[in-house]
Amino acid sequence: MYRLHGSLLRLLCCCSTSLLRRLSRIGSYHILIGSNVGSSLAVKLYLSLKNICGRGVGDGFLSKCHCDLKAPIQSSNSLGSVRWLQVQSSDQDLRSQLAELIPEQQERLKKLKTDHAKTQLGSITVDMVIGGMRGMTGLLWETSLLDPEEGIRFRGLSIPECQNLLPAAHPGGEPLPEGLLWLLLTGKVPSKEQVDALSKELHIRSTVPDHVYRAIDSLPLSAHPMTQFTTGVMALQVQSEFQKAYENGLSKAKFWEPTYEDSLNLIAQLPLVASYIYRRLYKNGQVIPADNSLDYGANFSRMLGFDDPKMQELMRLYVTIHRTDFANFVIEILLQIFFYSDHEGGNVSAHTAHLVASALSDPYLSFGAALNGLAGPLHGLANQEVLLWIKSVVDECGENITAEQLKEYVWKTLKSGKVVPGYGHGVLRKTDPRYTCQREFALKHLPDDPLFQLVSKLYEVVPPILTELGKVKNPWPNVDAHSGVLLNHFGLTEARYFTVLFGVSRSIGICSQLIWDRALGLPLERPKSVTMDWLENHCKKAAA
Ligand code: NMX
Ligand code: MLT
Repeated sequence: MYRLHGSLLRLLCCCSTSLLRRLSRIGSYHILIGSNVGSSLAVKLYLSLKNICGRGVGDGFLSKCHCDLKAPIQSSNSLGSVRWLQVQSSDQDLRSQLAELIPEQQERLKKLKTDHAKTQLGSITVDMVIGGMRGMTGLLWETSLLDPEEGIRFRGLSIPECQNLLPAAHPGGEPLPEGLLWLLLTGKVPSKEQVDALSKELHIRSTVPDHVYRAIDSLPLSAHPMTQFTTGVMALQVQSEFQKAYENGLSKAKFWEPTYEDSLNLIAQLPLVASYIYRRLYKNGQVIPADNSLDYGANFSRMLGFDDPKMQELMRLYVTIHRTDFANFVIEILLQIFFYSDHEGGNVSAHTAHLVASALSDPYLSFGAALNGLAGPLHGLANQEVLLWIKSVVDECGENITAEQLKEYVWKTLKSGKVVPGYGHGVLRKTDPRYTCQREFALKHLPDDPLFQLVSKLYEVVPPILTELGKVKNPWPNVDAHSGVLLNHFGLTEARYFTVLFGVSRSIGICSQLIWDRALGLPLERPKSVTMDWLENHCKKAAA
């Protein structure tokens, strides 16, 4: 086993092709990066290998690597973040990989408890208690970590790093959601073969019982798509493996196993339920069957109806103009939406799932609860609100609205007591990188779209106004400020449906963490609450 410390790793990044090729053939590596070396170096190493030797060689090398990146990732907020880069074996079975990892992570947690149980993480102030626990560290969430300035990292990887490292369906394409699921669950970047195996596994798990569709059909068509979605998830709960196993007396050490089964089944079945709702509401109930030869994202897109022959015909025209394939565009956008999958643990949907699951409710019950939080306008429903609001701007002022008119409209919204949807955040203090990657996509592929141009104008107009308000902590756009306009451009125009897409994506992050909740034996969540009387008395005593 080789231990490569910072300087050696730096050297490796610059070393010759032949040496890299030789290294790629050596059997087993363990790269331990010293605390003074950033994770980007390891990413650079991977990219050097990939670029210099070709993807196959780089992957081969990394498939033999096992990197513990114990370094601060970029900023102080990422301190102590640990992640692994690439898998240590060609094992294609996700569950057995997980089974290998669990004991070492249980040990880590045990050691943290033994060595540091009483180490202070900060102090709690009155404004935190009455201010929605903002800034209060109170949850363990392994799959991702949010930095207020930089944005989200999935197991230590930023969005651009994920785009570079995770397997895609075609060169230069967006990462496949299966790869993100693998990364979130194991902390390792999978190979294309592993992602393909997971794709197949998800297909096998994807059969949705008829009673689920009947439950959805019992709702009026006027029911919000999110209500229909949650109803579908609750109907899926009937098949929970965890519930059955618990009733049969399963021991705590094995809780993660049926949680894994439920989670993967749920993730596999959600695109069928979600696309059924879309077709029921907007396409006269004409359901498109799954195509098991496609990957998760492409199959979902197909079931929604974005690669049927008529659409492709329409798109041939588009292809001629833009020299690209429309159906792929929609798939790419959907894949980008998979970057919504996880946003550390404190956001409303993730936190809700974690809280409900802490009572040992199964993944269906927990995720159903999460969806109800996601359906709120300050959280996931904001992507619907953004497109509706932008369309209301166009209805009132036309597409060629000037910056002055736009300012007036924003002020009118604020003065009527509403928020500007798609702006602001509970933790982020800069433009959301998920917004940035969608903006880059739009700049490249639809720069002339009038609604995208409006979104761009808003990017200039809104932040100074929100700053002028004086109370908004983050005047910059969040993830929801952009996606609707992209989807709308490519024909997915039904704004009320957008949060369902967010929900499908979020299942990947939430379920990954739920499995770890059970594997690590995390306890019932039960914070202390107090009354205003209690607070006043406490503050009086503190001041005396
Ligand atoms: N428009 C108008 N006012 C705002 C906005 C906004 N976009 N953002 C924050 N404020 C107000 C907020 O309502 C609060 O006012 P008050 O004291 O009168 O209650 C004040 O500014 C301070 O709020 P913050 O501390 O900056 O933000 P907070 O952490 O409480 O809330 C959001 C975060 C995301 C709920 C808030 O920024 C918001 O309502 N944004 C618009 C809705 C939205 O885009 N939500 C999607 C978030 C992303 N997601 O998918 O979940
Ligand atoms: C999310 O993706 O959940 C949102 O950005 C909200 C949050 O992080 O609080």
